[in-house]
Amino acid sequence: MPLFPRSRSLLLATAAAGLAVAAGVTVVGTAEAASTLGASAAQSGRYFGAAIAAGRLGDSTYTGILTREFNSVTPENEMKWDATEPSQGRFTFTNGDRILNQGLSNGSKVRGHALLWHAQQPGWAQALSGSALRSAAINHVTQVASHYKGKIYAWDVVNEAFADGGSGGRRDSNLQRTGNDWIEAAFRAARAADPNAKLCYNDYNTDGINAKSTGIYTMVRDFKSRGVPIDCVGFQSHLGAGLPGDYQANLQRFADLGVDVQITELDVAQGGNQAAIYAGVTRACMAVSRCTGITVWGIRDSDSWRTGENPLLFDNSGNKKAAYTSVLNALNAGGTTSPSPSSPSPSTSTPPVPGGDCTATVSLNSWNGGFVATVKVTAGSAGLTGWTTAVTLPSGSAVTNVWSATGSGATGAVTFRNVSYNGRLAAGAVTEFGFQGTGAGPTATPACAAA
Ligand code: 9MR
Repeated sequence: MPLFPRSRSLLLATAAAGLAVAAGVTVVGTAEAASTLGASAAQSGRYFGAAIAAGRLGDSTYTGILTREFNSVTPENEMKWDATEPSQGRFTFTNGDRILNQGLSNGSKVRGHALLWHAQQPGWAQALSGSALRSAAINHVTQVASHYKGKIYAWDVVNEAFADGGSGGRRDSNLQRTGNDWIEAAFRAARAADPNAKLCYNDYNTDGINAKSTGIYTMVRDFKSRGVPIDCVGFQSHLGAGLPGDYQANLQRFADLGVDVQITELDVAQGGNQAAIYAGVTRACMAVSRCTGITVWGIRDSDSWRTGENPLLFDNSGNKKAAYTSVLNALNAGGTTSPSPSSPSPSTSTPPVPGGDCTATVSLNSWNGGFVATVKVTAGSAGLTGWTTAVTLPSGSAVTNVWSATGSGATGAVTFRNVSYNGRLAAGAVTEFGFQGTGAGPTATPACAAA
């Protein structure tokens, strides 16, 4: 795909863009080079982000670079399982919210990282296995994605689930041992909880066409063919001495499956070719129309997890390095874009029943032996001061966990009543609650009435 250097005339770029639009692709090239990473990425509709740490937000050099240069943030650790659910069912979002608010107040996108991962699990989850772990994991996905609903641009729903080496298969972990369908169950639960977030699979050592990236490619192709909700693949890109020659081709083959691709954790060990490798990654993303953005894994070298490797774009004092300039130039050289598809809808959803005090719909995410149901309650034209909804579970199914409502009964006909903070709804207002169960979920539209 040809890129347009800034030195070419605007007329040439504009004429070429017109031709390319007819083919469904826009070639973006503008006359003025932007002077920050975020602004130059935005010229082609992309973002340029950084992983940030809540503990550093009091450092004005750090936040100065952050707010000047970046238009996306990823919490380096603050939204992981150990941080958000330190004991089972007790959620702590303080530091995750700090990252979120830092990003949103700066007009940035926020990438959520990461709902499920074999590492950085709280001790209680590490001690679980089988269906207890599966239920806890799905509940975790549901709760965290629900807390951040509507605010996250893209979630790393599952992180690093494939093995290194030549097998191309899954990594062994407590999550994997709950059944091979754990990844799709997580994606379905995430979609139900936050239908507008892009849902990504994220991994490392996927920097070219190799056994591991091909294993992931095969999974994504399977998910797309079966309607499992997946929107994007993250390529962490923790790089050393070189960049595989097929880095761009690898991104492109995933994009051709119908998912966005993102560079999610870029850092490159300092060496003679650090700047060139950074530029190569940036050019590859710019050349793939569905590569929507790049995130570097930290701001200054001193902020990096790779102690002593100086792998980032700013030195310990916050000065721009040669790698910074090479990235900025590559962004300013322009790239290709295509319109992003509209947000996908939840996996299964019942139609609402019109009229009456309120209506309810249920979205189900099911796996072999269990389900998570998300119920949306919409007030009728008179508004409500309280509500109840009722569902009927198939025989053999049982409710095991309810949130944002109080349940009565666990099997057969089960009713749910609002809790104190979500009973009062103005006309047309919407609230949600959820429940988890064993067996199969309810299939009929729930009844809803004022209470
Ligand atoms: O940068 C993160 C570091 O502060 C943590 O100690 C570490 C714990 O596992 O995780 C680091 O971030 C990782 C990311 O979440 C997933 N991909 C690899 C990253 C570097 O280890």
